[in-house]
Amino acid sequence: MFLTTFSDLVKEVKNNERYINNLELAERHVKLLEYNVPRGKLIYPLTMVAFYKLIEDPHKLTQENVQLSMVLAWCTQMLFTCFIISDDIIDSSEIRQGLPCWHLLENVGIQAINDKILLENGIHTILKRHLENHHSYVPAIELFHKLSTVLTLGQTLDALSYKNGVIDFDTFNIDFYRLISKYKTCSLFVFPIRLASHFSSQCDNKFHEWAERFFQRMGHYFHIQNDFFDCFGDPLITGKNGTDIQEGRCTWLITNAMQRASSKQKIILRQNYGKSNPQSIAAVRTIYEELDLPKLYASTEDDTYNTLQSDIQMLPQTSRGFFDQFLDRIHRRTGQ
Ligand code: DMA
Ligand code: MG
Ligand code: MG
Ligand code: MG
Repeated sequence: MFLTTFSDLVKEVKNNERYINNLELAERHVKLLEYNVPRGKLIYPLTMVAFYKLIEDPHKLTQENVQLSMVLAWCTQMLFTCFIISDDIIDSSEIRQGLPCWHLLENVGIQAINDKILLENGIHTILKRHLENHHSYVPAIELFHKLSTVLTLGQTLDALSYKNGVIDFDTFNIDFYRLISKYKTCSLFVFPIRLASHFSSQCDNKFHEWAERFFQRMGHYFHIQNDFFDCFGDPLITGKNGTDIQEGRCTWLITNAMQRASSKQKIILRQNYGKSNPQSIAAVRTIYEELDLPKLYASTEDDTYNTLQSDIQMLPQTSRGFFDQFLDRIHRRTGQ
């Protein structure tokens, strides 16, 4: 049913009155959606629908409302996809979910910038069409707008490690790292919770606040995993090629490495981080291994799991299942 909702949205795009005399335009928009949107774990949209089902008054949990929540969920996935498209350009990535990145396809290239804007504007067309008379219409628009702003700022933070084209190693500290994680990933994890609460006909504020805090923490955990897989993940599982070392990103690995490295190791890191030749990438990776970062990562995973588990224990038994399941899906994932 979830995928059928996506196909229905694509059909709507095809039938858009602006495309009636321009089939090529319609085909291009459809290809943009079909190639990029229904990909990966669909973690944000599926969480939105599941959380909505959890909190909604059972009498209001009609097929129509669930269907409408799925429309919102696909809009969520579309906004995430917008940022994936531009992220892959910014990071000089080549592969995403095992396929060439959108901007590397023939007839796409730099036009991908415009496609991102087309995709984001399309979200608002869908929201108006399906939600205009719903109590959550204005809050939903505001939420999408806010998420887009925060993600854009997160991507901007990524660029701030460079000063006049040179990496400023002082930015590789835990406070700056936390801020990047908050903007780029925690925001995406909290979004489905907020959207579902606004969409629902009822909301228990205390429970909502608890759930937001839980998803903030999950987001930070996920962010650390994403950084770890960029260097140590198997591309056959992650479906992408790592770019953080060569792009000089502020990651969990470099932040911890700079804290633990000897002066000699720091010199090697400074000489090689942010360079794209294979020797430099290997030199940085070797230091990460010398500093036992894979081991630190494993214990960080376990500590985070334990903290989140004890958070869940604070909930009444009947509400735990949803959060337990979510945590189990993310914990010790291998990069999918
Ligand atoms: C991208 O961060 C962030 C967003 C919000 C798209 P990233 O470059 O670390 O992502 P990935 O590792 O998936 O390329
Ligand atoms: Mg990237
Ligand atoms: Mg990036
Ligand atoms: Mg990454």
